[in-house]
Formats: sequence, C-alpha cells, structure tokens
Amino acid sequence: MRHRTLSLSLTVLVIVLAALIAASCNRAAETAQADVAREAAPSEVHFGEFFAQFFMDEDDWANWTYHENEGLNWFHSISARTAGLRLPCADIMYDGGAVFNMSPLAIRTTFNFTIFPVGEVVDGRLTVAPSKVEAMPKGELLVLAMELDGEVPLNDPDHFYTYAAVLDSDGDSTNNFQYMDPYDWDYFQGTDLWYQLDWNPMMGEWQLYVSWWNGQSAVEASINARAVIDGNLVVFFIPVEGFKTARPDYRLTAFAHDGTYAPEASGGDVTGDDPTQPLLELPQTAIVVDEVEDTSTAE
Ligand SMILES: [Ca+2]
Ligand SMILES: [Ca+2]
Ligand SMILES: [Ca+2]
Repeated sequence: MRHRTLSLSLTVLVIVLAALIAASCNRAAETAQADVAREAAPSEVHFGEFFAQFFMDEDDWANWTYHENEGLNWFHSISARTAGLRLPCADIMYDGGAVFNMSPLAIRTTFNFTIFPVGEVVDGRLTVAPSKVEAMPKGELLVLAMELDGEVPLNDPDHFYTYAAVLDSDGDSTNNFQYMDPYDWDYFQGTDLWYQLDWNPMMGEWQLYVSWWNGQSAVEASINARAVIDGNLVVFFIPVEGFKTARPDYRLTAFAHDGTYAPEASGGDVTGDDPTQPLLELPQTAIVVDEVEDTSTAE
C-alpha cells in the first residue's frame, strides 16, 4: 500500500513537472512570437520613424498595409537569368501602403510651403516632382513606401536606379501592361500607371516620370506626385484625384543597373515574392492628417 502511494505520488509529481515544463515552453513560445511581432512593428524601423515624425500617431498603423519583404532578392526581369548586381539599396526590406486624407493646411505645410521642397536636399532628404511641378492638391493621397537594405546614394556616378510605384489605376486588369517574352519577370507587368523615380548618372539628376500604359506604349502623363528619398527609404505621395478607383492595387519596385541592363550588371526587388504575384491592396480607411508637425529642423 505504501509502495502504491509512493508510486502514485511519483506519478503526480511527473504530471506536475510535465505541466510546469509545458507551461514554461508555452511562455518561451509566446515570448518568441512577441519578439517577432516587435521586430515587425513599423515604429521599430526607419519606415515607422519617418511617418511618426511628421504625420501620425501609433494608432494610425492599424490603417496601413505593412509587409516584411522576405524571399528572393536581386532578380532580373528574365526569371531564368541570374542578376549579378546585388546592391543593398536595391533590396526591399519593408514596404507599406496607406491613404492619407490631408487637410489643406497639412498639404501646404508638407508639400507646398514646405517640409519637402522639390529638388532640394533638406536634412538629408531629397524631394523630386514631375518636371511640370504644380502645387499638390488637397484631399486623399496614396502613400507608398519602401525601406531598402542600404542607403540610396544621391550621386552615384556608376549606376542607374529606378524606384517605382506601379498601379492598376482603374481596377480593370484587361488594359494592364503584359510582359513581353523573354521578360517574364518584367517588374511593371499587370499595371497601367507608373510613377518612376529615376537616377541617370549621365545626366546627374533624379527625375520623377509619370506614364500611362496605353496598350501599345508608355505615354507621359501630366499627373502630380512627389517622391522623397530619405536615406534607405523611398516614399511616393500620389494624389488620388482623377483615378477611376480610389484604392488602386499597387506594386513597389527597386532596380539598379550599369546602363546596359545586362543580367550580370543589374538586379532588383519588388514587393511580394516576384513580379508575377498579385498586386498589393490598400486599406479602405484613410488616415486623417489635419496638422503636420515639422520637427525636422527643431532639433
Ligand atoms: Ca527583399
Ligand atoms: Ca487597369
Ligand atoms: Ca521581394
């Protein structure tokens, strides 16, 4: 009997120990998950700092789409070819999209008065507009951002760069650009409106081109926008005005090359795994921005 009690006690002890170990493992798993979530929080990366500095409260992150850009880096627009140019500034690490509903005052302070003066570098940030620069309109803006693995050089004499936000502007997939063989991984496929931030070392300047795909070719469009380069961050501000859909699906792209586009001397990245994946969706709810605090020069 005594022997049986002892054996029962041992069994209970084993069960209690097992339960304790399981609980401890669960806590470890929860901690690991929490760590991953914290690493992924936008406020922990430059992307998050940038928008918190000027525009947003912590709560507003609920109205962003935000992704860690994992998977294949540095590919060519022909999937079978290996991209040989592997620059950190052509590897997207994080990307996100939001819609800002900005007051006239906020628009004026941000773009027209201005925290982001066109063609100037202020606090290390360069702002670029299409060549026919106009005041940014009030109302909703698409805000599309990518954080790269290295700083975008503002004056690289050796490489060409294209950072782009490409949209299906009308939600009609039948009029989108389709890739042409052999460029099965063309970065712009499945879209019809292209905001292209280009660095050309021969011309020594950054330019923002906006163009439509008309079914035959890309046609320059008189559409307003701004692109901002801030270290390893590229942000597009795109007025929604005139779009057939207020929440167009989009892709962001980064590409570097030496002028020849040869696979061994080029390479880049897109949001999602590769350019054949579906476009990204924007959140339905706009983030209201009534006032913009310019803390950039206050330090
Ligand atoms: Ca990447
Ligand atoms: Ca379309
Ligand atoms: Ca990618």
